[in-house]
Amino acid sequence: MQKQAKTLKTTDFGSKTAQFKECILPAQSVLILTHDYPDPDCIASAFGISHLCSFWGVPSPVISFGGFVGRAENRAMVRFLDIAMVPFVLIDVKEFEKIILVDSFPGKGNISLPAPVVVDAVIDHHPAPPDGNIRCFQDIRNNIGATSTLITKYLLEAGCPIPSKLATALFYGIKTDTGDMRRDVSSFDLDCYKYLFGLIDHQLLSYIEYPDRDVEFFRLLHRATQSAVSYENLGYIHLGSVSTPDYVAEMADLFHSLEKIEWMISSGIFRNQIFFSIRSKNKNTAGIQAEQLVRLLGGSGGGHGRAAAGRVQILPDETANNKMEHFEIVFKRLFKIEDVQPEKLI
Ligand SMILES: [Mn+2]
Repeated sequence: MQKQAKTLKTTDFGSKTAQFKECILPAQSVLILTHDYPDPDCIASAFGISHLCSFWGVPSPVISFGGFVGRAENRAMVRFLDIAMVPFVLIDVKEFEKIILVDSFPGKGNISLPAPVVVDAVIDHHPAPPDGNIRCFQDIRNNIGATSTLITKYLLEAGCPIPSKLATALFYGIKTDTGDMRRDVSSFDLDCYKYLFGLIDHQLLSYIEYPDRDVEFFRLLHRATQSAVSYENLGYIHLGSVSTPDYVAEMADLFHSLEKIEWMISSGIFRNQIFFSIRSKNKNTAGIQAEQLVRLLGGSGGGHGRAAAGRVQILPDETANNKMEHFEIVFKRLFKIEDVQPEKLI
């Protein structure tokens, strides 16, 4: 049965758009940052804000992120929708008058911006207010399913035309962050999803949703299948070393569809860190569990009710194996399955 979309009373998008404009203009150089290893929602949000800034007369806004785009769908999105992005290592933040952060907030541990650099504006939908320093604008609504929804509202309020490729990006951002309108969704997400559907390039969307995959994907799928175990209704896969942390989230989504599984946890090691993802079908505490996990293990993480993620640092005096053992002990304690024997899932 489809869950009733949450109805929100907040309809202050007009005043928020005006405040945002006042914060940014009359800048001549704008840097738009997403979180590291960007997902479709933050890529689309940055693309939308870049378009809005251009519409307001800012010459050539720059989109940047730490890490890289790993998942095949996301690489196809960037390629087919012509989204220009610059790796953060090539950016000199001093060259920009304004810095805008989308789909994350300062101090969260998943952006590459050094802590002393103050962000001018933040637009996000993750829980918990920011304790980071924000100079002139923030719009953080944890009851909305995707930052792309907020950006769509801003574009509409500003009277800014939404070209087909941008509409396709925003639509895909909303679609993926809400699991196709299945999780953490509000009525605003549904409204924007329907509105954008009329503007998107359906053929390009199809190229993005069904991309060509490299052989590494199938190697990881095999490894995930071999490692999959269940502790009652909690499934767990460990991918070992991965070439991109995106695989951890991707395999979590895929294996979470297994019947009779309520929770799915996946982990993988990338550059001396354990990346993990948590998915839930019916519980609303994935983000809380991720926060507790990193509090106990050291690292950063969080997320939404049904989808969350984090990373745990492997310190110089620790081995990856020891840290993984510790990781497993801690998540079993959190989910109260210490005494449950694992069963092979597949
Ligand atoms: Mn998001």
